[in-house]
Amino acid sequence: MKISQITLYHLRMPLLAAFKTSFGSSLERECILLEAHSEGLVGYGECVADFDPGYSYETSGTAWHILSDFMVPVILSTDLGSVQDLQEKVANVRGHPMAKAGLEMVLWDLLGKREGRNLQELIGGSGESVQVGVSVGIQENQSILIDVVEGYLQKGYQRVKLKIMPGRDEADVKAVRQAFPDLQLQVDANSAYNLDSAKTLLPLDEMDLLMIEQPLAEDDLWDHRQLQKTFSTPICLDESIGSDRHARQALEMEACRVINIKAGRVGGISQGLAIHNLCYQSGVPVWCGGMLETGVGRAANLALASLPGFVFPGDISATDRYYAEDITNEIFELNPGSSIDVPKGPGLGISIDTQALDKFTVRKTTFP
Ligand code: OSB
Ligand code: MG
Repeated sequence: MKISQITLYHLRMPLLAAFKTSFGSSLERECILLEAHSEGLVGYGECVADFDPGYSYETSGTAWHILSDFMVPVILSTDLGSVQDLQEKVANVRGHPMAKAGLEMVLWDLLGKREGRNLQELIGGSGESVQVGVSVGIQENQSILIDVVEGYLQKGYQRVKLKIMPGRDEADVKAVRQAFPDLQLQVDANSAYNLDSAKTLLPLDEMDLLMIEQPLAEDDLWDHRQLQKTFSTPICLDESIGSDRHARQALEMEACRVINIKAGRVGGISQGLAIHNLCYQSGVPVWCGGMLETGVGRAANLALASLPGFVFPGDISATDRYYAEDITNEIFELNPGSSIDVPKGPGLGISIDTQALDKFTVRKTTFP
């Protein structure tokens, strides 16, 4: 399939509430929406790189540069038979997985629309809906944290992830655990500890957590192995897993017992699938992480999370967890039982609200 035109939209969208993690606090979220025309069809993809390099080195600025100057020109000059084809064409771009993943997502959308099949079918997922939870940022104090968690429980979320950092770990998690003894609870440190400071996490091992996500540095599989040996709670890796090769090595090394899969972090849905397949064959549980996506990325996450190896609830919350207004016409709602429906329309199964898109666009460019 030949893509004749690609438009990049750099978006900045207000979040309903500040989201604070160990790497920073934000009231807005940025991303790049990709729109591609091919054979009379229009496809969309979301590049999840945010404004600042807090979660990873990629930013909306670097992704804009890499897409505009290196990847879009290559893609516009070729005929793409498959997603693998696209990955081969951009293989000489080192790193920048979020930029690649955005481009790959557009192609999935176009291929699905051409064949009249949805992303879930294309990748071999199944089911009407997937189990989801909510990721809760660091709050002012424990009583506010408990109120915020309680609010989400009232909305129907049955699994909660708390962001933690040094100084905001044991007491916060203990307070939530005492208030909600039966809640499915897990934590995410976004690499805020080292082997020494992680000693303050030991009490969490007694708090009946589903997992402890990414306590140590992104490039530190070995120390995650050392830490996992001292915890009976499973360690889950997010930032550390950039490919199926990393996933295999982490599992061989026993650096973790669970993997968070984000298509953006690993360079695309195809690589997310590869990690899923590896883990599924080895009996290692995975789940779908989130990057505060718009409805575009959320649709892709829901399809991915419908694969059989995704056994823990995803960080895929309802639209009203994030935005007062989104760029898709489709609004994602939480079902009773803490699930969200997988879109069933062709491709990603979403359509764009062009007025909202206009409102949130801070720059835009069309190639050629
Ligand atoms: O580490 O999982 C993370 C959001 C932005 C960057 C990193 C992370 C997150 C989340 C939010 O935890 C998940 C979501 O609801 O999209
Ligand atoms: Mg994480």
